[in-house]
Amino acid sequence: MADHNPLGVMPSMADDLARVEAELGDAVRSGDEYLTEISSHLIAAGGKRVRPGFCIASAATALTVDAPASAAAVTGGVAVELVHLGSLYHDDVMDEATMRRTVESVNARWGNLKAILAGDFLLARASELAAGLGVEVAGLLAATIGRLCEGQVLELRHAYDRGRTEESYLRSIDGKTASLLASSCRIGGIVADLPRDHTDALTEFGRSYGMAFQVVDDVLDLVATAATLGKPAGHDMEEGVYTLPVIHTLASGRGDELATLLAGSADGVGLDPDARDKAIEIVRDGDGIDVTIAAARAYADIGRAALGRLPDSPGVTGLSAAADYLLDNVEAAAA
Ligand code: GRG
Repeated sequence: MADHNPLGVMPSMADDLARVEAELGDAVRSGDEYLTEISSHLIAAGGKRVRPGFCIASAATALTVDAPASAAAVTGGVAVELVHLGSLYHDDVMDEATMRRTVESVNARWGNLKAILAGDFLLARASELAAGLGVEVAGLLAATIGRLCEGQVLELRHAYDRGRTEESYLRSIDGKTASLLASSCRIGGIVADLPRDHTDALTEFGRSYGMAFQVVDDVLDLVATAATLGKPAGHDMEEGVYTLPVIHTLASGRGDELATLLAGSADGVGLDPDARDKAIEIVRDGDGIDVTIAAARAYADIGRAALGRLPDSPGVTGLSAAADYLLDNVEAAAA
């Protein structure tokens, strides 16, 4: 778990997440010990478990007093975490990452071919669990895996594209990040048998939270220190992923200067450290960061408004605490 889990305001959450951990271990056990070892690697390395927490908290919006999560809410949480994990395995192959969750990445340790297959195995196990929760959950999870791929392909299509639009950026993060958070909440609502408008509000909360979450992450990549990030600031720009602050700066008075620096990089070539630091300085000097933080606040407000449509419950208390925590991160990024 993270050092601080805002969903911990729900008294049963710690026990619920311990059940998630046990089920995650069971879910990735294969008849082949070697595959089990590779598939368990990132589970053992930790992670915040935001998605299972959201699934369980969403199901708990059906409660009036705190109670342990249902078996279906825990299984739903395991399924969404397995999809998240599968996407991390594949993402690290694409990025040639060496580290993930503070440990050696799967591709670095076992090579790309095994990392891809183990990622597929995680998706297969997620699908099997989702099928046990019914046709609606199985269909939703399958559609969400498709949305992750669409978001990622759109990002790749615009790698090193200095003309990348804000619309294309937002569509990409909606697919690659927000869709799974939205589905985590929706699955919680479905397994708790909540009315459609209630489940729709939870889905809207998850999507808005996911958009704000990714936008904040993208700001941090430009403003945080290398020590906090565990990699040099400006890593996204080096990889040709131009996020909202960069897109805004490219359209500003210093846009040509930034575009010239970025033109020195192309797929496989990369920005040299001096050019990267200069590019970061130009982005930080302009209003791109402020505009992006305002966007994160706006998404967080949409999420809060969606929760405001729901009656009080332990789940709403937990999700509201998560939204507050994210907004604190927004303010810290703005400081
Ligand atoms: C095979 C499902 C599948 C997808 C293929 C690779 C890919 C397409 C999509 C990548 C999606 C991706 C990695 C999006 C970034 C999501 C994100 C915000 C990751 C970090 O999430 P945290 O902070 O991480 O919740 P922890 O480690 O705490 O779980």
